Amino acid sequence: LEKFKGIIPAFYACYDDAGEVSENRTKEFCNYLFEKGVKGLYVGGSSGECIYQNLDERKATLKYVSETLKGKLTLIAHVGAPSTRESVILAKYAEELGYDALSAIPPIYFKLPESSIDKYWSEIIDSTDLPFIIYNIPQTTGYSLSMNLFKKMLENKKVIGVKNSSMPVMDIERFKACGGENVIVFNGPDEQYVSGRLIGADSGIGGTYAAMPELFLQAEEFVSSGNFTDARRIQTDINDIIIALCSLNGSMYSAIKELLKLRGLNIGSVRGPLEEVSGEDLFKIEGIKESIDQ
Ligand code: HMN
Repeated sequence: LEKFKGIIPAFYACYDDAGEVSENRTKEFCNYLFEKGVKGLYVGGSSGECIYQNLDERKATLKYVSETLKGKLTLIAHVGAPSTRESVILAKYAEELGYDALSAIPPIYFKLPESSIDKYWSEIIDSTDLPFIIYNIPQTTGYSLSMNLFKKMLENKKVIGVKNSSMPVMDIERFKACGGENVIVFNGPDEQYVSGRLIGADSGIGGTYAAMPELFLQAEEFVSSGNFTDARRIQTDINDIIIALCSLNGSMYSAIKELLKLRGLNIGSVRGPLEEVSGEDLFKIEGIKESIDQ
């Protein structure tokens, strides 16, 4: 399980200037993150705008990433989709491409009973030989993973962990206490990376890591060497930046993509209904860039 421990950025959707998924830009983004020294990538999750892409686009992204980084970084494919059928298609494709693990949110839109969530995840898991990481993100899916279902899912040895994006850090402690050493708990909320690690997270997957990989890598170094004063200082720097990115007049992902352009990487913009940052707020991103570079 060591290959899943470290800083694992959630990969962003990469578009060309017409808003189509771009092979070149996806591969450039892969190389950019590889050079920064991250451990792996979480491809096609919230940050990958999975909900706004069709099956072919999601497959294309999975393919470009594996073509660039297979064997170099740990690759996790998020395959959650509106129907079980589509999720299974993506899961099988990710296996063919050589991904290291699968992950999925619970079913979206309908409020389904836990039995349906169990069945949904289990059908995805049964469709391949890959390990599986549960994705708990109640603020977007409306479902909060219960201890009961967590325990039940862990009976399947292919389930190796949970990416927990719920806000109470205690949830991380509870999942770790229940799963023990053979289960990986990934910290989800980037604003609580340091506290998540201290209370039991083994690793982290986050939507803002790729905007400032240097800071998360540094925070992880301080946490793992037991230097909590400096870890906390970096967390404060990170949070100031996240709050600044979220206070602009467009979506956070648009702000991050504009920031990446200033950092020398163009992966296009976001897809509607996510809004683009515009006007004066674009200038504010220059200030954010400077605070990362410091
Ligand atoms: C993903 O692509 O699935 C992201 O990693 C999700 C991740 O947990 C993010 N949560 C949400 O978007 C709700 C966080 O990294 C989040 O972007 C960050 O904490 C800033 O608020």
